[in-house]
Amino acid sequence: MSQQSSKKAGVGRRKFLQSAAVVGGSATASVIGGVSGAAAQPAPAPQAQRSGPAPLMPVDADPPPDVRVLTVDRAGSDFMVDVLKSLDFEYVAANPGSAFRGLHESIVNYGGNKAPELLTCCHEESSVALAHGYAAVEGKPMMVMAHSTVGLQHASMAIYNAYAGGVPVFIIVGNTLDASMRRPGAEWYHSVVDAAAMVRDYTKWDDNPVSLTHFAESSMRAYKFANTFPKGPVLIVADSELQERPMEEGGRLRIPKLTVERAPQGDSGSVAEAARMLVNATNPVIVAGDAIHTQAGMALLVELAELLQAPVQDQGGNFPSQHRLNGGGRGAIQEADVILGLDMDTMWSSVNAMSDQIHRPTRSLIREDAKLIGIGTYGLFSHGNYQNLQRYQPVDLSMTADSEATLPSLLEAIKRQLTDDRKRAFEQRGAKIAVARQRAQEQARKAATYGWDASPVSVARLSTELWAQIKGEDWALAGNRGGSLGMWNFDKRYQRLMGGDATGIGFTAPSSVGAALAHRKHGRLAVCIQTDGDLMYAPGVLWTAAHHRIPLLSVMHNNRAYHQEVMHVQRMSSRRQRNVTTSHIGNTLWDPFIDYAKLAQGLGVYSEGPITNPNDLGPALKRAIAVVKRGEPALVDVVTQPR
Ligand SMILES: Cc1ncc(C[n+]2csc(CCOP(=O)(O)OP(=O)(O)O)c2C)c(N)n1
Repeated sequence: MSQQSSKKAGVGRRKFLQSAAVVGGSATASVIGGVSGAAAQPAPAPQAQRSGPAPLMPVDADPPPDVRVLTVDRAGSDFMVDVLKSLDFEYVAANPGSAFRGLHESIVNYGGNKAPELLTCCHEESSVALAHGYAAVEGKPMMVMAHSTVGLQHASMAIYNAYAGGVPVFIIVGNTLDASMRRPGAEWYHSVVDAAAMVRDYTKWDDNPVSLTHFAESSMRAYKFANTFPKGPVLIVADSELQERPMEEGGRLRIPKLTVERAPQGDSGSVAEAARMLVNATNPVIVAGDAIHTQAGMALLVELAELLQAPVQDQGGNFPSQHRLNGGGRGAIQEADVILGLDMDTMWSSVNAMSDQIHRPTRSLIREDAKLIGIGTYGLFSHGNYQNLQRYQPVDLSMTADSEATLPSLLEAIKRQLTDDRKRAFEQRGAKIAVARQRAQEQARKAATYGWDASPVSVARLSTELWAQIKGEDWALAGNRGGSLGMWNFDKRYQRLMGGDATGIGFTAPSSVGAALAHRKHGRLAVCIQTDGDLMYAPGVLWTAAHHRIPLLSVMHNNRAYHQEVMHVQRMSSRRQRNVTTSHIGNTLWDPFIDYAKLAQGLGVYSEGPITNPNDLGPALKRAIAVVKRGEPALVDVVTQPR
């Protein structure tokens, strides 16, 4: 939006400023409470306590005589909003903070609280993780604002999750660099010389603009870097002076166009060589990490697998889960003579095994003569300090390129080299893989029935009951910690999140809300299998989901523990031949049990549970899904077996 055209949005501004812009006193007047967009929202859930707009707080009719009233026609932050609008942000997630009060005000008044629309978050970690979940569905960044030092400190682990997961997030941090302009007291604690320093090791790029032109250009660059493979979080410091000062650069200000980068493709020589290796292989295997970003890309990967009749070991929603070529397991890796790794920064762990024993012994899983091909962009960007790249794995042919963008030329090259003899051999191979897969599926189906009627509820029962209720819908998995999803039929790319995370716990709850937000405009039924430990880091995000009417079904896999850590302590005790029955100490969430249904209800979310009888689960899920279909979040607390 140009500076000119967005001027209209300032209607009513003077009236507002008369009561709010005071200097030397606290600008407490004219704060308006209320529920954003309430009139346009669906009816509330029966259990949720909805309040109407809060009453207007008293407005000081006349400021005290010794206080100067200053007004600003156009503040720098208005221009910042023009810049952000040009980047097409739908939402900005934030916990409020005065370091970005200028920008906050411009977003809601000058920008009309639309594109971006503010999402009220109760913790900065939730803001960033919510944006992470959104980007993992939409494939583009959401914006986050954080309050200088303290806000960024809260946000930091979620930023690391986005960095490690290769997920774009666009973060703006307020700060007051000019010491002579800092208000005495808190503003000093909340100011910093180099705001981005504390997260620089795990952001892709940052800048600290000193003019509005600088802000505009750096915002474009930041967005471009964030959304170029390998994607990641970026940070721009919006100095409070730059936000609050009147715009001085006037008509000279321009917003540069965003340049969209094309993903790099493998070079033709390497692609032809890879095709030759794959066509001539006896037992090729495809291993896919964070490789596919679109539905069209998924179709290309299916075409590749079917052309070669090769198994696909999918680590992230790249390939239809029930396709007859999905799987192959460790056996396929052990027999493979050619392994094609697509965006596999974790390739080492696919072709080696390590036992968690005292000396952590490792062994190679692959044949001595096996050849490895790697295609991926992760090598294009890395920092040294954080160790998110996993162990170094040598490969025989490596292309620094985007897998999805390279697939069309790889398919063409394979087709050119195919002979009738090879096609016949491929057919026989495919038939064998399908038989092995069917056998594995039958075993998995049988395993899911063990403990079917157990109480606490088995994780397999929880997952199966949920699947039964959603499989006829346009559904998407917005998050999962620990659900057993072997029977689920994932055949759309959006049904799973793109990218990963650093397994910094406290991620699933907020990121699933962000993912559900992205699914909302497509009308998809978003569901999440939510663990108890993860939810308890920052449960306030449930309120954010309720407040902004984000339809999400959270089904609690509530094992009343940080169970993974129970198992770790047990392992230590066994190794040392000591008491294993003490492993719950420090690791369980008992005494008292947490009532998640009540917690959710208190945060305005429809809830069911705690469910201990597995026969109650189906009907509870049905009622909760009805609420979600009305446009509200719902939570079903299921007390489960540990694993
Ligand atoms: C921020 C953070 N703190 C601690 C850990 C260590 N940790 C790994 S798994 C886990 C337990 C998580 O509990 P829950 O989400 O309930 O899952 P469960 O293991 O019980 O299935 C913890 C604390 C971590 N990964 N991240």
